[in-house]
Amino acid sequence: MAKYRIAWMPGDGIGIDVMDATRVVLDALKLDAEYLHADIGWDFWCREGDALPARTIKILKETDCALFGAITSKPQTEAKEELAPELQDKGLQYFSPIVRLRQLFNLHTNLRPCKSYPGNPLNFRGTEVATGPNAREQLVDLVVFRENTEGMYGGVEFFPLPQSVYEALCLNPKMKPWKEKGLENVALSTRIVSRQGCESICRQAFEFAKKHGRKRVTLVEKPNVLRETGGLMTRVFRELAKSYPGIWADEANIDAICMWMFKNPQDYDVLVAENMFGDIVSDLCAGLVGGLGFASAANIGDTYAVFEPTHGSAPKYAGQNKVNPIACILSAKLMLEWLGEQAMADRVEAAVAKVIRERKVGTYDVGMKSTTMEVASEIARNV
Ligand code: GGG
Repeated sequence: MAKYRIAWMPGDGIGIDVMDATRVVLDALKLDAEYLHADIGWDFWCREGDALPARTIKILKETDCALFGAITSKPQTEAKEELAPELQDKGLQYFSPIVRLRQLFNLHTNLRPCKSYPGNPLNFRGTEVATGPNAREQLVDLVVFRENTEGMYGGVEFFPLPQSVYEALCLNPKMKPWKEKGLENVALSTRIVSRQGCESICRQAFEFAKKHGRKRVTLVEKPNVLRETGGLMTRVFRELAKSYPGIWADEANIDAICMWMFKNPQDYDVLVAENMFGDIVSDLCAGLVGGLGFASAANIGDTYAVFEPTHGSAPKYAGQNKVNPIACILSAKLMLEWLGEQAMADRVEAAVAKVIRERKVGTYDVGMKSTTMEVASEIARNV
């Protein structure tokens, strides 16, 4: 029997291309694993009315962890229109399978490392010298800890609002303008956070900083406007910071940090944020280290984890063997670390860094013409 059982979820669109490429690297490493294919994504919504079928959940429950490519998600109206004709009138609702996965398996922590590898032509070159001949590569090496199950992406949303919710809300005098607009014209997405959720994500950010000798942990919030949810997160962060005296704990508003990161990204180290703010700031960080083609992610729970490139399914490039596989390969590196295979993880990262530095191969996003598979094969050759 293999040492590891890994759920293999390519999803749809370019998810399939980058997962095929990643497999070449894992096979070169000779990871002692059995890969179990699991269905997820748009095709299963259209054909079966469920983007995360029960059989997939069963496979996940029987494996150590999962590697996931990408899926297409569309708003409710389009989702319903694309359902197979025989499913159209069954009152099915589309739910993001990613959000469902995170909630079903309590994958409370989203870890997004953003590191620039020297030689990547897309590395951030600074705002002051960006256009001149002296434009210098500014190397960024930061990690975002994003709370993954609560907040704005917690899935508590209504349209139309149930009468009872609407009436309860309308007891609040601040709801007057909304009451006048009428129940049928109001949609609601909530931002609910718990002390436990805030504590868990902040503690993990501090623990990571302590373990890896990182000097600074920055909370990304907006407590001056989001007084209750942002306020709770900020109080928890400040309280926890007292237990980590060697680490500089500071706070930034989400809007301000987007500007500061763009000016001085090398100043930041570990960032911690609620679900939506973490999503926003980590895409910004990805932009500083070469874009989504280089951005890996881990969704980590207490006993299970799902690893995925940050990018989506980019349907226009699907099946063309064209997109950058590095984000997915670096996600596999995070998986190896989580499994305790640090030496293999280090080999993958070193091979990725070498291939980027040498620039013998590279996909269209870095201005080259290699295919997805050519890049993966070169990385595989170097592991
Ligand atoms: N690998 C990440 C991915 O596939 N992202 C697509 C996405 O964010 N879809 C929105 C959603 O389903 O929540």
